[in-house]
Amino acid sequence: MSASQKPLESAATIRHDWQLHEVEALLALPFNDLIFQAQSVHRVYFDPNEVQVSSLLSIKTGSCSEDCGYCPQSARYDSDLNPEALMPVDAVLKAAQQAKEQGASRFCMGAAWRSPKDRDIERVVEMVQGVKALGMETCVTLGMLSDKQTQALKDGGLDYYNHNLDTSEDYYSEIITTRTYQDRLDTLERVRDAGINVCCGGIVGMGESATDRAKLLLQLANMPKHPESVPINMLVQVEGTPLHGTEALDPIVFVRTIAVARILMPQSRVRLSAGRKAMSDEMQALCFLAGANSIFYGDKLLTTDNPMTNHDQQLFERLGVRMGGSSYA
Ligand code: SAM
Ligand code: DTB
Ligand code: SF4
Repeated sequence: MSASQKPLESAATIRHDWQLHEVEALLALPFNDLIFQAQSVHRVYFDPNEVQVSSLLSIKTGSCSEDCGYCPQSARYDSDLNPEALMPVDAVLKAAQQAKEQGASRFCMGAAWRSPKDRDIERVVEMVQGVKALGMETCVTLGMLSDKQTQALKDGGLDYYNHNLDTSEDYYSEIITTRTYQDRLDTLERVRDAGINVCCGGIVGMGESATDRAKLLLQLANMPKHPESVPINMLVQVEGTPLHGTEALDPIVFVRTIAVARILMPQSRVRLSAGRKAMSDEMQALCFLAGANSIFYGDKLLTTDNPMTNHDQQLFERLGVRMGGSSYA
């Protein structure tokens, strides 16, 4: 039976044994068959007209020791960025309150670190506790974690930890040399073992091949448990970074990537993440049709621009989409 003819219930089975040829075959399906399958799987576990919204804040900006080729926050590249030390807790809580008033249900705090220091974790835990007290879900992304730091975040009540694989293991060394793919998998395992929800995805449009995209999706889908949130980022090209000037990815290929993420991980929140500023409303609508059901919401991502909140509100209204709260099916 071809992938496009599978009965729908079996197409929504939770599997962790996907094969590369299956993922490549899904990515290559006729577009209409792929979108139909993704939308059908989507409806088994989710309300198709509800999208979860998370807001981002950079709590420590720039001067990062790592060499991630896409990132404006690396100290190695000459991007036009003002570095900022770890923010005071009250300023973070003020931003979270504003995000809540705009309708965000989750507040994600990102720090430009290779890995945090133990004393940084104490302040981050205070932030997590303060944001939770506002009635929002919490997420942080701080780089690699030790066991002790992971436990401190768990004890502090953290809901989600974001740590992306970024790309396939094969393509990884073209993008980052200062830490390994295995380092990332180790941090993800620590987070999972500590009982914190996992937010893990990648970036496309970095000059990778179709097989690299398939391998990234395969790696995510064959984790012992699927990440609860799967951010699919389109590279935001920032002047001064090595990846600035990379040939743009075909928007249809991006939509296909979202659709296959949805099919492989039927219960996960698939997030249409960075890169929306450069996408048309129609392309975003196709991403929702393909099974994306989460976005980053707010005028800024970490350091780059995101669509204005009133624009997103209008788009949701045009699509009859509601902002949802609950994070997981
Ligand atoms: N420093 C920590 C780390 O790298 O794990 C946390 C913050 S880091 C900025 C979080 C993620 O943002 C990266 O893993 C990457 O997937 C994403 N990201 C960074 N720059 C990006 C860009 N220009 N376009 C798309 N995604 C980007
Ligand atoms: C994720 O997958 N994307 C977000 C969040 N997790 C931390 C970050 C996107 C950053 C885009 C570039 C910037 O604004 O600096
Ligand atoms: Fe540093 Fe994270 Fe940017 Fe890499 S992605 S340079 S680790 S802030």
